[in-house]
Amino acid sequence: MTLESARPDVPRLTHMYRAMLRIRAVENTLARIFADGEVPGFIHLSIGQEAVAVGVASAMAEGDTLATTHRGHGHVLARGLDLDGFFKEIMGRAGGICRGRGGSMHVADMTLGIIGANGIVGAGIPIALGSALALKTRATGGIAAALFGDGAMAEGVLHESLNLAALQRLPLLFVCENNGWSEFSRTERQFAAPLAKLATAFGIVHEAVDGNDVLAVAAAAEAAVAALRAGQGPRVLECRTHRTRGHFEGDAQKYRDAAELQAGIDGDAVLRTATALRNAAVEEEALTALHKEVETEVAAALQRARSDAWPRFEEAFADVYTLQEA
Ligand SMILES: Cc1ncc(C[n+]2csc(CCOP(=O)(O)OP(=O)(O)O)c2C)c(N)n1
Ligand SMILES: [Mg+2]
Repeated sequence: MTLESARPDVPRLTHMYRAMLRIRAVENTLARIFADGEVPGFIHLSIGQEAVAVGVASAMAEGDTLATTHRGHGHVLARGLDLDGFFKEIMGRAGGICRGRGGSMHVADMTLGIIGANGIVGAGIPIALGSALALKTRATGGIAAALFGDGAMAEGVLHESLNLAALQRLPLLFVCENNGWSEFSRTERQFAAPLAKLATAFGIVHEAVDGNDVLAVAAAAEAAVAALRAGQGPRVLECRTHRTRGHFEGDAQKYRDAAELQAGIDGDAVLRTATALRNAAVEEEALTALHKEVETEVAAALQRARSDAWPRFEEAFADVYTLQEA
């Protein structure tokens, strides 16, 4: 199933398009307010990669868990994180989903099974592995998803986690968002083998998809999740995608050539989805209305975050374990 070949289920594709647009609008807003100095800390935007977030989320259900990376805004929003709690968290406000203590790279919401973003490359993978073990042990029928970038391919913790997941036949979906870059280095300079071979070494089924095609990602993720729920052991889903922005906001991207940047813009996941909807006879006015609706929702959430209180200084040590002097 691909965007260009399939006759899409229009309501479903419209729903996915809206979810992608919403992530895009949130991150465009973040780019702007970060440049204006309104965001404490660092942010890594996933603009260009929204189809992975929405495609994978569409295959997940209540009770499933997800661990993500430093570039995880799209993943948590696609899993249903509250937009107000999200904005307030990124802006360090008291009403943030983690009370403003985590910020962009530490967003979590246990009530939704979002077991954390993570600033350490590859570090979300063993957390998802533990979650998959818990889900299997408790026989809940749930699955865990570990989102990671191509940079994690070179991390030993991925190799160890593949091994344990295979040995224990865990319901763990390894999702690699392969955008071809790990900071300022190409994937080939980081890892000596393709991910497919690494997965095969552990006897794990690997599938690669066009990560800018939300229908292709969704179809592959659904098939993989069905296999996980049937107890067939872990799967690896590699989504080839494109990071439109720099590694972090403020990165001038001198290491990328203009042709590559242009190719990313031409194959943009959101634009391709809009084209598929137009080809399926969705009216231009309907698409414009969707854009407006999303922009209004995001602008309102930003305003509420701006007027939210800062955390109180006295609370800085709450929930922090300390050793008591004898
Ligand atoms: C263990 C570890 N090593 C290095 C870094 C510095 N670092 C932060 S992001 C990043 C690149 C990650 O690339 P990738 O996993 O492909 O994710 P992407 O940024 O492309 O989404 C690196 C090396 C880190 N955070 N953690
Ligand atoms: Mg990468």
